[in-house]
Amino acid sequence: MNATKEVNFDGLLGPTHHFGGLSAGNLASLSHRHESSSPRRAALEGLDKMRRVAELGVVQAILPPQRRPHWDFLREQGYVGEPADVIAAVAQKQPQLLSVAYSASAMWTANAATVSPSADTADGRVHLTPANLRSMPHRKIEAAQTTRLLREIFADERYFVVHDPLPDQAEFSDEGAANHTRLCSRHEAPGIELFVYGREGDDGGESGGRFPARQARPASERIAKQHQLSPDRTVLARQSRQAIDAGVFHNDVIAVGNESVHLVHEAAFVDQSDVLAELESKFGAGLTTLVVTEAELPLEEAVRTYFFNSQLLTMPDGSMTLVCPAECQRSYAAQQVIKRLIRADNPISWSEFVDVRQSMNNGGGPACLRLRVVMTPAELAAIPAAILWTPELHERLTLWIETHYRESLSIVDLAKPQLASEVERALDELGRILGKERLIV
Ligand code: SUG
Repeated sequence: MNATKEVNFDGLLGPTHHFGGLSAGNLASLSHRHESSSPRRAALEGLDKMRRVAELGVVQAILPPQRRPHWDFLREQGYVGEPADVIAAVAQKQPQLLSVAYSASAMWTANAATVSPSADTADGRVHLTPANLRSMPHRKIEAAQTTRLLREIFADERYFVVHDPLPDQAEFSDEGAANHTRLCSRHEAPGIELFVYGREGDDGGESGGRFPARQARPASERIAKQHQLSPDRTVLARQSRQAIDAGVFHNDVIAVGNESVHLVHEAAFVDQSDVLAELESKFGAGLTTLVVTEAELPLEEAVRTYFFNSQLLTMPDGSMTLVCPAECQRSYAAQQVIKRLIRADNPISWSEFVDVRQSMNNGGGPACLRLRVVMTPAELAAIPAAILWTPELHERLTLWIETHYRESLSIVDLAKPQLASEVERALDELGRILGKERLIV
């Protein structure tokens, strides 16, 4: 039996999780701006999701949170001195920068990188390109730390290549795997890689719409090339303006793919029928395309429920389970779609719900919280076992969260210097738990 597996790397939600209202075009982030958050609940919800996915038979790993506040960012803004003085000065002059510097947004690891497994690449290695996330200041500061972290994990050059993030230029604006879908007959077989972008190039990101289009086409093209993908097995598609303006700031808010199943809303792409036809022709026989219509699930409700941000997982028996955000449970339309999909003739045979409300309130559903890396047994053996989810690690992380994370965090708390030292202590302790201090960057 070939044991190539999809590994889900979930971001451990960080101790400074808060509602900054930082993301234009992300309706949840905007509508929860400056509400009080619960970092502890957030992190426990994320951890519970990992347990559930692991129980379903998928290999689960964790990516540690990044250090916050991001002192280099604050220094670049001209704030120097002792940490407490820097915080006090920023709080007085530009309090909104505290939210940026303290953002825990690295939790959404679907934006950490774009990943092409070894079955797809010409040199037979797994290629990863960390996303530059240049369209939002609070996300852009993740890229350097993410690159260091991925290089620490995927260090074995026999198996992995971690590229530099793309240049910090508008035409290379890149948001990672959230705009990338891999379709294949089985994980170990060569796949078709679908790259979805929101705008053609250097047009400042607006493209004439209500909300910014984050991913630029030249970025997607550059990644496909440096990952050594065959053009015969690569498809590029543009997000529809209608979708972006309804709050679809990443493609994973309107489509999800797993192995031979592509589940997509009818308003996802420009020239959608051509895109789907190209996918089918490059895939060959066996692709199941499941289109959800506007009549079944209006865009507005798709965004509100985050139905398409479900995780579509292959079970050990080859069937698929849809792990949906709990918000879908409260939507009649989403429930009907789920029922229809399960009844129809396709591999999806089960659905369940996970509650990640704290992340959802910032626009991050179940699928945003994980980075998928398809790995052969040899590749899996080459990454540090310390980050693989186990029931024992779960217990230790639960205790760690309960010890170090606040039950509630409000925007004014960011201005109090003790938060920085609390985070420092928490992350140092996490390094010790993992036995890998270098994973904490
Ligand atoms: O980039 N939210 C993230 C959500 C990312 C979701 N990821 C995927 N769809 N894959 C974003 O907009 C909000 C932070 C705040 O407002 O405090 C935020 O960054």
